[in-house]
Amino acid sequence: AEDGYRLWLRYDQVQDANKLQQYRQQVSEIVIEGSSPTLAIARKELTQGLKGLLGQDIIFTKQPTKAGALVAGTPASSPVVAALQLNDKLKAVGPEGYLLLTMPVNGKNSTVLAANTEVGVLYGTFHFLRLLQTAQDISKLSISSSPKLQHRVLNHWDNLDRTVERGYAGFSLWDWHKLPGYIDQRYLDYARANASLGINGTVLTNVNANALVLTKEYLVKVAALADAFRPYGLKVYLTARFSAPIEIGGLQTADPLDPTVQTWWKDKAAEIYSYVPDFGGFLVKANSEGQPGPQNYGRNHADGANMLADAVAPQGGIVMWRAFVYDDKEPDDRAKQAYNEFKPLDGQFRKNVMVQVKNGAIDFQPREPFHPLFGAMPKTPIMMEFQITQEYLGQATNLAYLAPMFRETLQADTHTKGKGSTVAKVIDGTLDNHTLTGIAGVANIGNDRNWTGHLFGQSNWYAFGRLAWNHQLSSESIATEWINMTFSTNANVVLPVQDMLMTSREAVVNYMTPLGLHHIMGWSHHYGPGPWIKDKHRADWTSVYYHRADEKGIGFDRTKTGSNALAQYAPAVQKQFGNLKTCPEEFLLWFHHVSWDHKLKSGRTLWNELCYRYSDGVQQVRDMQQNWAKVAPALDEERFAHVQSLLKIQEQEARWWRDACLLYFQTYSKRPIPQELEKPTQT
Ligand code: GCW
Repeated sequence: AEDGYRLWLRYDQVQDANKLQQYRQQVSEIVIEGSSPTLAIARKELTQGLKGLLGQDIIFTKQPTKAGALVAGTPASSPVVAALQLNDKLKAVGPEGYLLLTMPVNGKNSTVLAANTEVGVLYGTFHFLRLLQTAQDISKLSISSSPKLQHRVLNHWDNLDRTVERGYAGFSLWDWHKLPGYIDQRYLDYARANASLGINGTVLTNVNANALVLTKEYLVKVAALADAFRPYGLKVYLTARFSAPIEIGGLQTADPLDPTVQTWWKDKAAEIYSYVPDFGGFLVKANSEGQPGPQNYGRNHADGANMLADAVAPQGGIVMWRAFVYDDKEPDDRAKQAYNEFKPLDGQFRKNVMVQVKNGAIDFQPREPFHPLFGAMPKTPIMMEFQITQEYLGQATNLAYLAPMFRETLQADTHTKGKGSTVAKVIDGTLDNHTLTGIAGVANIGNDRNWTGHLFGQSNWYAFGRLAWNHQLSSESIATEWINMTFSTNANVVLPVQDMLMTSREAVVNYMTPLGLHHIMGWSHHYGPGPWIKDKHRADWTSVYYHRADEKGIGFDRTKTGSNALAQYAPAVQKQFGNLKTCPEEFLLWFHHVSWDHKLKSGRTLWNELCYRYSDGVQQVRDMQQNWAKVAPALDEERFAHVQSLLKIQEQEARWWRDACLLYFQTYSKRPIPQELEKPTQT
């Protein structure tokens, strides 16, 4: 069934007859020595991939016997590769990189896939197959590729009972009940999909952590997963519940400066390493949203992180300490708290600690300005945390391609070391000379047959992985790859779907939170509109706190006259964002309380512009529907119908958002909705 299970690794036969002919000549035989688990996977991938793409069986030989050999391996695994003397070029690509070169081998024109490690060969294998999947010219390859970030990690917010926090694609993949004895094929398919992108780490458990995963009963299960993932280059990490020494260790305290607590964690880490020798380390959410942490004992984040870092350091582990912290301590503006707590700790973290910062200072909104911590802690490796799962972007019923959102943050200029100090340079270590680097994505994967609930959710897993490897790739090029691999290389399909992908995130911003509005989603579940929400639990969990609409206008004043969160940015950024005239309109209501009659670039008043943006959002979804209708003839019925019915829901939801927000905000603006726009209806 065409249910999307095969992701972007479908390997259907090359559609263009000329290309097919060429490829059959250019890839006539394979030379790949070695029988390690990783090389066996590479061999199997090449066998299946080429058989599918070329529609013929592939011959394996020991030496190139004719033109068109693919020679793959490391100098250690393959005498043929070793003899090519690629040492200088190989040195440049590092432990995970690879070369793909068209060159003579034994006088036969060949394609060489060489790497320093077997995982490098596997990554190169997927790259080579991708070239065919995307109908590229492979006659003169001269590719040298290596990741710009060291740790490329998925964060699963998976609970031990298999529910997934903010997961919309079924239940957790990890079947703890049947582990360690039963290794579901799905674990291998998961690891393979990650390897195809170069994702090299997975945090199995929710950051709202359960200490039980650190007990022996679970560690043997974790070890079984780690064993299954290892040949794919995928390392396992766990979340560490800060109070674990009390909950599962029988101690009275979890104070990070208490020697018995320190010893407990050292022993625990050693125990974990006895099961998982290459355990990656811990991811920690502490003193945020009620989670325990060092502040419970009057200590700070560095005290907490360093204790865990010391515990995993002997075996080379790392600690990813999250900066997503807030509580009622900063009542005037939640956006300020992370910076206020972390910035003063710069320079106090151990060498094997990374501070993991969400892209924006509030919480994974459809659009946020970059987090002020990027560039603000030059002595600390800062890791990016993106959310792939669409918690605030319509969850699994809305199509939103997130590469443009990821890229927007990566390309943002922090100005912390002058112009050009982009967020990308902060996290890849080039701005402040760090070698420990990383990026995390909160996974959108569950046990739904198509992995991500919405078929197009796959594009976000894909885009995250591709950007984690190379943050300079454009959203458009990633979209084209994904479409080619998932659907077709035919322009009849590529053009309309490309259009859908590239419009989708902006559409969501428009019908949910245009012009810098944020966090006006339904209370707690974050699905659907809820700008009217107030008086529940805490001020910073209400919508009115964020939009501040009144008779005069709307928006959160974060300038000097307001919370002054703006002061956390470099002066050049403050200057740009702080001025109503120069503040990018997409962030206008993030930083300013703006009067309803304020004139925008379009010449419209703020109120009218809001009306237009909400309406545009609805129209953009309708355009997506039209585009999708165009691909019907070229697509299997099953995937077509799946997306078609979800788009229908998305169109309803876009209207729901538009109508709810405009009618609600109109109670403050008391201005009419422009005549020419579709009338909101009360539902
Ligand atoms: O986005 C919010 C979510 C919480 C989540 C928290 C976090 C895991 O609503 O469900 O908890 O952020 O990132 O810690």
